[in-house]
Amino acid sequence: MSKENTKYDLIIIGAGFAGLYALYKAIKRNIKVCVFEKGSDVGGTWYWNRYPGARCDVESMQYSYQFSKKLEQEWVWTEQYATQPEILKYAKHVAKRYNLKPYIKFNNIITSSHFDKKSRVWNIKNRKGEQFKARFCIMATGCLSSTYTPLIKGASSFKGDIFHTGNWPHKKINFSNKKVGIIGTGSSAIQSIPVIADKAKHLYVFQRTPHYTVPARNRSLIYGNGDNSYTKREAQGFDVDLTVEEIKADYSNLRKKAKNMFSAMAFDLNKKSALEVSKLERKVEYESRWEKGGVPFIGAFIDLNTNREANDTAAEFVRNKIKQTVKDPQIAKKLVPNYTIGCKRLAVDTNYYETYNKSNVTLVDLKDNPIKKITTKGIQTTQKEYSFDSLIYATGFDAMTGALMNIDIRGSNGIKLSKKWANGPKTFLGLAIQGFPNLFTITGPGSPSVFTNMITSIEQHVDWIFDCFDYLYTNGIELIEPSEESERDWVQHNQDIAKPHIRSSCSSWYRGSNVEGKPEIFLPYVGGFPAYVKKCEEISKSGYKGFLLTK
Ligand code: NA7
Repeated sequence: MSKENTKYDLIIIGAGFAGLYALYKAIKRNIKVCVFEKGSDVGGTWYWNRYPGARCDVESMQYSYQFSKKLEQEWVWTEQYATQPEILKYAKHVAKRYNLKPYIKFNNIITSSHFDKKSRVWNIKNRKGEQFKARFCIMATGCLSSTYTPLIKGASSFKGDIFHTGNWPHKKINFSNKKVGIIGTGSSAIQSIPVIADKAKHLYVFQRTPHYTVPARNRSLIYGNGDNSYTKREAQGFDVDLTVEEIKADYSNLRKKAKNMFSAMAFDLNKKSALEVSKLERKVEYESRWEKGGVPFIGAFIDLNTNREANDTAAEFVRNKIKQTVKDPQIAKKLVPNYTIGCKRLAVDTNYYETYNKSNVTLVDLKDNPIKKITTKGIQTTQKEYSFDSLIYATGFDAMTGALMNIDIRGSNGIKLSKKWANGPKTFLGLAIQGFPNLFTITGPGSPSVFTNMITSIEQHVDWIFDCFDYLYTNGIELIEPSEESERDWVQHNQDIAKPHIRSSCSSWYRGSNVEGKPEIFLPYVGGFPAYVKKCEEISKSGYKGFLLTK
């Protein structure tokens, strides 16, 4: 076995959108760089999440890189919400266009990354036992990349096919004439259930908690496409209803608007409180957003994320929509959530609630009828055994910390990241960790990440890191890491602002409550993209106040 010991200036782990952009910047600066990627191709999240119906819930014209004006102009998105294959095609296009692949080692799982204090380098090892050295290390390992499969008694005894939505096979899976069981009703399940139900002989949905979802009202963006039913004006659906042509004519304006929004996404946010308007005005606003589709529903009023009473008016509107859509009142009742809307990530669907009107779909409410065990044939609940050919876990991820904790990362005094984070992650800005010099995390815990348009947050992080590199090189600084105090204050600030927020008001992967044994700490920064960027800029402009710099 080769024991390569090449020294790089920079090693990047992960070739998703974060790793690709970091690599692009490193090549431009002539930095000696190498990327390690577990998969056989680029794309990260969009490489692994290939389940039926997988799509992005951010509009495609916004869910894209903005570092290159040419790239923005030349790429053609075909739908308002892009499918997984189309997003993957885009990632591959970017890799090809900027000749990134020669720098990426695919099928390469990094198992450890240890900092050597004496030589001031990171020693990085892969599963094959090969070793590499680097002065800097960027963890571009993704927020939702370590899948979570709950331990259910008897799981290994199931004789049929087993899938996880977050690690879907690369070959085509045909559910025609098959009986299928799916555990989970989060965003991945909500997207896949209608598509699977269209083909499967029977679909059993095992629901622990009902989820809120709003219709996407997805549409083609190609003028004159297909049945020619889309006129230029109808091929729209963006902030202030611009057409693709109009956006491309002034893309920077849309991007600028987006960066001023909490979520780094441009959409029409109503500045009024839900409680200051009449019942009728509220209904009209909710109806129009429901008809228009997508997550801007939650922008119907300014206080839906901050005031429970206001939030309940939106929740009640959606509860009524569910009851109107699902014909069987008993099934509808089971699908109606009783908690705050937007607390668990609001899903965006196509025909989700409608699917429960199909005769080949059975909703199993695990609250009334919990799972006892998985059997050779299916799932045994307290009431009965459900038999099927294929079992799908749509049970989500060990979000934000899982992929980092899976690597044996050790800092300057041999301290293990897993030990440091035993009671929850500690970072400064979600970008750097005290005791782990010259290591950066992209969209790490403590950054707005999953509350925002991820690609915009990724670009902001990568730009900040490379500006920091420039500063270090120019000033002859060899090491950078946050001070204990700045990290402690940032962690505290994060928890303080999360506490009163609607997103803290239920159990969810934002709080780590979905993974057994994971400490319950609010993971992303809930202060919004503009406030976060301002803080990052203050720090870089001040010569990296809050960081320890060593020559
Ligand atoms: P999510 O949103 O974490 O959903 C996971 C689902 O799996 C959710 O409905 C869970 O119920 C359910 N679950 C988890 N463990 C169990 C057990 N043991 N028994 C029954 N049901 C269980 O993951 P997704 O992949 O759908 O979406 C993740 C993100 O990807 C999403 O927010 C978008 O940003 C894209 P629970 O609600 O915990 O009761």
